[in-house]
Amino acid sequence: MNFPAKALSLSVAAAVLMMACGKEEPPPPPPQAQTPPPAPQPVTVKIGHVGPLTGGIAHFGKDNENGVRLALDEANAAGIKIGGQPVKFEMVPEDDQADPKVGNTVAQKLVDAKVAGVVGHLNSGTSIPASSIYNGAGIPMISGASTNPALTEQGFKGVFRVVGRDDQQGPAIANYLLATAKPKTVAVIDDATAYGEGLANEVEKTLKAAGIKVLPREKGTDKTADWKAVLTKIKGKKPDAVFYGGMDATAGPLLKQARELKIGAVFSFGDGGCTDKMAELAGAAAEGLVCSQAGIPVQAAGKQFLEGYKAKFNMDPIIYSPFTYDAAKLLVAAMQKADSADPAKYLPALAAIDYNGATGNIQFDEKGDRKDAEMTIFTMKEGKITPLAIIKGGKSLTLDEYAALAAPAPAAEAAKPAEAAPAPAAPAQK
Ligand code: ABU
Repeated sequence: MNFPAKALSLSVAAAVLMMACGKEEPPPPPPQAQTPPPAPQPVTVKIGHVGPLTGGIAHFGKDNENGVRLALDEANAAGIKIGGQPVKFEMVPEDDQADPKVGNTVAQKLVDAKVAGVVGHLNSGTSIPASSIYNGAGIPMISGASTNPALTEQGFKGVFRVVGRDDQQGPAIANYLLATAKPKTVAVIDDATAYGEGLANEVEKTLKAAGIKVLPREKGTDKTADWKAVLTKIKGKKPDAVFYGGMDATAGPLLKQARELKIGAVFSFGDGGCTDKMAELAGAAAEGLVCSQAGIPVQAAGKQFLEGYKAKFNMDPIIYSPFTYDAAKLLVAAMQKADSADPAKYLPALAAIDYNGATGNIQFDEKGDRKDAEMTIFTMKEGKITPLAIIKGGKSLTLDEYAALAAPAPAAEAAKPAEAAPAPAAPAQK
């Protein structure tokens, strides 16, 4: 081997040896972008909603459900955290068919599904029995529509309503009748439900206290379609006014058939018969009816709610959806305040809440009733339920006067706690 060839083979051998001894480092890998830690998965908090979604008053139930859906969608968009964890609110809808037995069955279903709170029920006749089931399970419920006083007279700490009561609504509509129609004789009819009969009793009590003759009570059911026998009986007694306690599905045919029988009395209803649907059900006969709502009129609800509802559902709210919207937001606000979705932990925050919602300021009294609930009197004008007077703190206001009063004072708004909702519709009524 000549010298250069020998040198080459030596250097190759040395390189092989060095590599074998691991002395030559491989080139470092290219720098890699760091993968962020996975985002925490939101914790699901279930909120039940119950109302009649089938049957003659399904339009009320759907409206109420829409209110809750809108509220929870807004809460989810806000990216709320509870206990340091992101939360996703999920509505669990149930149909109680306005039937107390079905109401109890679906209430137990919601308890078994471990909902953290319930908005509902709609009918007093379902809310009252179902409230025992929620109370037994320690789950708060807030009704956005049930007005029979018995709901909050049971001593249940977790039962609330965001509308007024029929022992406020009954005197309000009866006193309006007394002041305007000045009747001497009044016929009172009810649909034999907890709501219809209870409200009719309150109206009758007020009329009798004013010395008005009230005819013996006439009754139907929440399914009555043919009122002719009842109306024929009443016609012979020539009442100046008629009050019916029931929902629009039965109030519409009652009014239509009364006019067909040429009964000229003033017809009046409570909140259940106080919807635009009356014009659809009774036609021209609905014009001029008077009716009441145990809360503000839907037209006076907060702008955010009204615009959000229209945008989401492509229709206007009917009557109670601003109240169920607020009820759902109250549950969320109380959970935020308590920093827990555990009913036992957030219930005290709910009971003590001071919240500016779509229906004004909401605080509860010791029974779970809304403090200072408004009452509204309406008439049917050109096919639309039109507010005549909003009774607030003992004063009668027009819709415009109420709206002016409801414009929040900036200083008062700034002083509101962080739990308060966006853009309130009404100032605190203290
Ligand atoms: N407030 C009228 C409809 C609901 C109820 O039964 O109370």
